[in-house]
Order: sequence, then structure tokens, then C-alpha cells
Amino acid sequence: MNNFRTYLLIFLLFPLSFFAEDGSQLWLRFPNVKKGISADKIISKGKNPTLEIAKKELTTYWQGQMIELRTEKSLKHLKDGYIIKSNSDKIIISAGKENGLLYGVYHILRLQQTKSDVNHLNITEKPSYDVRILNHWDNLDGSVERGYAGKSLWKWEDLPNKISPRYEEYARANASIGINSVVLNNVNASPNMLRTDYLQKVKVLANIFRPYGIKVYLSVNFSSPKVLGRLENSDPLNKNVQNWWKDKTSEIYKLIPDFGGFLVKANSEGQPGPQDYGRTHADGANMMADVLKPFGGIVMWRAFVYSPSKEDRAKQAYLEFLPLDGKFKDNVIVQIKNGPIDFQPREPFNPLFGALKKTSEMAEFQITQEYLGFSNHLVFLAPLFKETLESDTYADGKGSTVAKITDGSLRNNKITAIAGVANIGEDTNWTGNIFAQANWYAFGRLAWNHELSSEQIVNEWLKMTFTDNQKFVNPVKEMMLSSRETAVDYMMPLGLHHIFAFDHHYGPEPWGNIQGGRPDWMPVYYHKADENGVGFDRTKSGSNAVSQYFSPLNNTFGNIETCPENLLLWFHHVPWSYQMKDGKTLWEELCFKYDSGVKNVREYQKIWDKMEPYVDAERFKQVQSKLKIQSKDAVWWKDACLLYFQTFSKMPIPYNIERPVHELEDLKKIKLDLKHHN
Ligand code: BDP
Repeated sequence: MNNFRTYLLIFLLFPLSFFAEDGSQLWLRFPNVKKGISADKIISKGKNPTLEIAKKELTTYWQGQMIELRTEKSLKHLKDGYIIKSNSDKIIISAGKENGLLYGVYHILRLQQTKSDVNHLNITEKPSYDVRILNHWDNLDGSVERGYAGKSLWKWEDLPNKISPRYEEYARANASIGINSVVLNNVNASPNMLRTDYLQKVKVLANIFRPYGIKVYLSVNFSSPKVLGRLENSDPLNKNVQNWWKDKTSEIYKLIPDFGGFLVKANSEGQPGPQDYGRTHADGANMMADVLKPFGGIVMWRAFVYSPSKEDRAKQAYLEFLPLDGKFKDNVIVQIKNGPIDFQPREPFNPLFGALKKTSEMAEFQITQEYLGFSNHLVFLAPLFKETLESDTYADGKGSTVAKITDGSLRNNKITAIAGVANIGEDTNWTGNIFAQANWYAFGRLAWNHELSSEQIVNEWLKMTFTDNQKFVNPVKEMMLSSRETAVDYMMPLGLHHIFAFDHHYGPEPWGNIQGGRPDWMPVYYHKADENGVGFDRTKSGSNAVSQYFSPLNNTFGNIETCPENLLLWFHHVPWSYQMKDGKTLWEELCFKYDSGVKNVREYQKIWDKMEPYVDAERFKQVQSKLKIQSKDAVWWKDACLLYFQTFSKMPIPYNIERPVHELEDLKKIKLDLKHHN
């Protein structure tokens, strides 16, 4: 009895510590809601699993007026969109189909949760992209390539019989931000993914996701006919191969009638592809497009191709795909990474955007932080995503932003889509770092509406995930909004890129140059530091990658005077004593950038520590300790890069910035034992 009293007392005094906050609820937290409206306050017709979910969300969480949910044929043009209108006694959500109603319900719940006005609503929403898709790089053995949140969410061994409750929670989280498609497996795909027993498992997931408006897609290995079907080869022009794909596709659609289609990484980083048989990417993509067509499926064919050659890696995808423009079937969409190299902290936009005039193009972003400190660093990615989407390609004249090229507003694209490489794993908090949840959220919100500002997204996410207290929201918002630039500063400022440690990509290794290794995987290939200066000359006198951009960008980037300074070393080899716009030399500027990156992270630690009163103890501590790692890493980056580059510049580190605390030789010895699965 005594014990019981003590527990009761502790419980009353410290309620927070009893309701431990482990981050598992993501942004879907409705802390003050005891119960939603009663079922008789929801007017709707018909029965449909999606509608049932929408109603359940309302009866559990919605505390406002009576609601009517209506599907109307005349709203089909809104696609997954919806209209929300208030009148005196109720709110009417109408949409062309049930998915739209569910999205509308999440919209009003978000308004309630962020304490926005829910009284005079008159909202019309139509998504920017038809296919808003997460790419999971999950392997069948449960590992996740470039995953930093534990093992895969998909328990292939348990499926199809044992079903984790997280499958549905995952679907719900996606639906709440408008994500409507997922690729379940790694682009470095195992042929086994298409085995009948695995397809049975995929079917179970597809059935769970369907009511949440989510379609399943699969990455496929181009050699599947040979490896799995034991055919003589996988040549796309071989009739047997074509028939194999035809049969496989019919098998899939029998199990999953709304299957989305295939994602293909071919002839890239050792993956098989049509070129193994002297065929082109178009031959390969079209073969698959033909078999998917009768079922309404699509092929997302990746443009991430490069091979060790004399040609600048940044130019290769463009060189390979441009001659194929116009040759792809209309249910093929070319999936292009945001930049021409590989998800670096900052890259110029990929010059393929806009260049393929007769082909549907989609952008691929990386939500998982392969090149941004894994799940240890707080880096909010909406500003990065938006930087690419808002870049003007000038392809169809001024205003041809990547967003407009890909969303169908400039061109009559047959398919519009946007992909994000997921950062989700089996960790309780889904993403390894509470703040990395914001990147999943931001990707979904921008895929729905790429015109949302980073600030709007942060506001929503913070209020939903933590609290709407302005004393919390304002400082943390500033921290998040500046965090991407901060990471660029302490890792790779001024257009530096790919100077990461080999293979796992965590931490700096600007000296990296393994004898006999692939040169295009070595940092020295990318920064080209020498006594004269640093940076990759991609102007006419160098690799001439600038020529792949439309006018006037080819000149803007190509001229050292007009090239934006944040991309200077991407396009130019710049003398150490070159004078920057603020009067500093390049060397000094580099030093100041690294230093300011470090200082900002220190500032974030202070900001966060002050937030203790507004956050539950568990999440507070988690974030606090992640920031400690980030802070140490930032110093490590700064010291490694400055001490190494100093061996070329031979100039002193300006005396008013923090002195290095490491020896270069010690830093060179660091070899982290981080596994990279592929
Ligand atoms: C790189 C990753 C590698 C992926 C590859 C890809 O290092 O693990 O397989 O991209 O996108 O960023 O195919």
C-alpha cells in the first residue's frame, strides 16, 4: 500500500516522466484531445475503407463543427485534391475521390493542431505532383543502404503471416502529408524481389497501404530474367526476355491490381542494364513500359549513371540521356537526382532538368542524410529541396524552374512525380533523430505543394511535434532554417563537394586518394587542390560542364566574376589569394566559412538547452546529445579541411578565428568502422 502511495505521488508530481515521449508519434500528436466529435456529426454517403479511416480520424480527434464528406465527380480535375468550405452549421470537405477526402481530413486536423482558425474555411488544394513517392533503399536481408534509423521497417521473414502494427502507422503518417506511393526496396535491387514468395509478402503490404491511398512500386534488377528466370540473357530485344517480363508483370497485377510500376537503376555503379547487350537506356525502359502499359503502370528510369572515364562525372548523365530524348514510351519518366554528382550538401541543379524536352522528368532528393552527418546532425532539408525546385533552368525561357519543368505546368508531361529517398527505419522514433522526422514531413508537404515556404513547413512541424509556444517555436525555427547552410559551411563551403571519408561518407577525408581506386570516388578528384588554388575547373578551359546549362547560366556559371560564390569551387579552380566579394581572399573566406559553421552549431546547443522547459525530458535529452556529436563533428570537419588545404595554400589561418584543436596527421589516421550495405 505504501508503495502504491509513493507511485501515485510520483505519478501526480511528474506526469511527463510517466508518459515517456519517445518520438514514435511523429507529428501526429493530438495531446489535448480527449475525444473527437461523435459519429452522428459526420455526414457521408457510401462505404469505402478510405472513408472509414477519414471518419475514424474525425471521431478520435476532431473537436470542431459538424463535418460533411462528399465525393463529387465534377472535382476529378483536382486529382487527389479537395475543397474545404465552412458554412454556418458545418464544414464540407469535397473531393473527386475518397483519397482526397482523407487528405482534407488531415488538413483540418492539422489546422486544429496548429491552433489555426477553423471557422471560415474556404480552401482548395490540388497536389503539385501526381506521384509523391518515397524510395526505400531497403534490402531483403533487413539492412538499409544509407539507412541511419536501424534496420528495415519491412520484416520480410515474418511476412506474409505476421504483420507489424507499424505498417499501418507508417501508411497513416504518409497519408497525413500526402505521400501516395512507395518503392519498397533498394535501387541496387535483388532479383529475388520478384520471386513469387516475395510478391505474396508485397501483396500484404499493398493491402495495408491501399486504404491510405498509397500504391506500391518495386525496384527491379535488370538481370532478373537471367538470374531468376534462368534465361540465356536479359537483352531487352530478346523475345524470351520480353515474355518473361510480361508474365512477371501479369503475376504482379493479379496479386496487386493497383501496383504502381518499376524503378530501375541500370548500368550504374556496377548494376546490370541494357548496355550490357549493346542496347540503350531507352530500349531497356521501353521494354518494361510495354508490359506495364496495359495495367496502367509506369517505369521510373534513373539517370544516375556514370562510369570511371576521362569525362567529368558531373557531365555523364546528360551526355548519355540527351541523345535519347523523344525515344522513351509515354509511361516512362526519367528520375534525376537534384544535382549532377550525388546528393552533396550543395550542388547546382542537374543540367538534365529541362534539357530532355520530349521526356517526362522527375526529381529525386535524398531525405536520408548520407552526406549530411547521418542521423546525428540536425540539418533541415526543405531549403535544399526548394533551392533545386526553384532553380531557373531557362530551358523554355526565363521562369523555367525545375519545379515547373517537372510539375507539368510548363510542359504537357504525361506523368508528374517527385521522389525522396526515405530516412525511415525500425527505430522507435522512425528516423534516428527527432529532427530528421522534419525532413520526411518536409518532403511530403513539398511534394504536395512545392510553393510552401520552408518557414511555413517548419512552423507546422514544430507546432505539431512539440508545442505552439512562441518561446519555443521562434528560436527553434531559426535554428532549423539556418541548419542546412550551417552544415554546408562546416563541411563543404563555396562549392566544394565529395570530400567525404571513403565509402561510408561520414566525416572528412579531403586527402582521400586510394592508390588503384576509382578516381571518381576520390576526394582529390573533386577539389583538385594544389599550390595555385582549389576547385574543379568546369569552364570552357576545363571540363566545360558549364556548356550543359542553358543560356545565360552557362555564362553566369562559367565566368568567375558572375558565378555565385556558393558554387565557386564547383565550377572554377580558384587561386588561394583570389579576392572574394567581401574583400577577403579565397583562403580567408574558406577559413571563415568553416569557422562560422562551427560557431552556429555551438549556438544551436545554446538555443536547445534553453528549450528545456518547453520539451519533455526524453526528447530534450535525445536532441541535446545529438547536438553534442554534431558540434564535435563540425570541429573535426573544420580542422581536417583547413589543416589539409593549408598544406597547399601555405597561408595562416586568420588569427581571429578559433585555432585547430587536432593534428592533421592524427585526423588522417581516423578510420571509422561503419558498414555500408549495398
Ligand atoms: C549513392 C549512394 C549509393 C547508392 C547510389 C544510388 O552512395 O549507396 O546506391 O547513390 O543512388 O549516393 O544509386
